[in-house]
Amino acid sequence: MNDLPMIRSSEVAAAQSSGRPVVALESTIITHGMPYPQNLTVARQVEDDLRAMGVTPATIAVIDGVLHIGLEDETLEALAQARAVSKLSRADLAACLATKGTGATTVAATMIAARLAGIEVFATGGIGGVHRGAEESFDVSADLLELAQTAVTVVAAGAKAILDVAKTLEVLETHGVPVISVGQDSFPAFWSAQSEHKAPLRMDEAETIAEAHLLRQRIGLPGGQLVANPIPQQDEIAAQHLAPIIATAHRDALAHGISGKAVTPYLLQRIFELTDGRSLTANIALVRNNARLAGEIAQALSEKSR
Ligand code: PSU
Ligand code: MN
Repeated sequence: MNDLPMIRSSEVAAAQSSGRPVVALESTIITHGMPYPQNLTVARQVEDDLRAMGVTPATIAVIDGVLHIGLEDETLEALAQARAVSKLSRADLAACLATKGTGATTVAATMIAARLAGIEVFATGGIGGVHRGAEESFDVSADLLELAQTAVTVVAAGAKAILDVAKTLEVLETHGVPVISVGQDSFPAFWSAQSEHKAPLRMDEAETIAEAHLLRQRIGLPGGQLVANPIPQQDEIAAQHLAPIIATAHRDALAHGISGKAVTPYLLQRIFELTDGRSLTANIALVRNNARLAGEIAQALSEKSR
């Protein structure tokens, strides 16, 4: 059996060997979700926010055929600047390692890597979901199926408003994924704190979310939890303001024949242009807010296992 080509950063290795809390972070948001140089600034800021609360960040990516759990700062910088880095989901991870490639991990691939490395909590911006028009395109993100089978608690700001949120919630329900809103009943819509959809579950304390994570394991349920953390009110963009912009972005995607993996990055970039960068400011605020909550959940988990 081949050994898995995986290395931990020195700070992740040190934290894990002394049982201190670690939070996984994805890298597709850096390479495909935000423009340079803001992507690098945010990636560093989120890591520093976690360190400031005594939690170790583990940004995950594949570099030259090695799965990295935690990136050294030069590597993070190179990744943020790189063009044409692959976007790795469940289907691509082993292939990228085998071909000694470099790629950024999506929510699905980051969950797989986190679980392999023994990290139970992961913070991101928004998960992939069921795209609008999926009844024609069949475009359903692998992130949803990953949540059904990989035992990692994922903190996100709900599902991006570019998706069909109702269908996304239905698929999660079918696959038995707990969808937990924090501090409100509504399922948050990424750039906006509220959506018209009620989340199936609500928990207001990190401690309870950690307890539910552990109880799923005690019951023997595979899969993780989706924690839907609303964007702070002062940073949100109202849903009514975004709706026509999202519609334009979709029309443009269709007109340019964008499909497959390119859909989400294209829409995010187009919405960034159409909002004069406001979508990015909101995106940054919500990612930092998610990392903070993920840090609290990781702290609660490490206290419970002491
Ligand atoms: N959330 C963001 N920006 C992103 C993504 C999520 O704020 O770039 C990425 C994540 O990596 C997620 C992926 O897993 O988009 C979903 O892509 P797709 O819809 O192709 O599955
Ligand atoms: Mn897709």
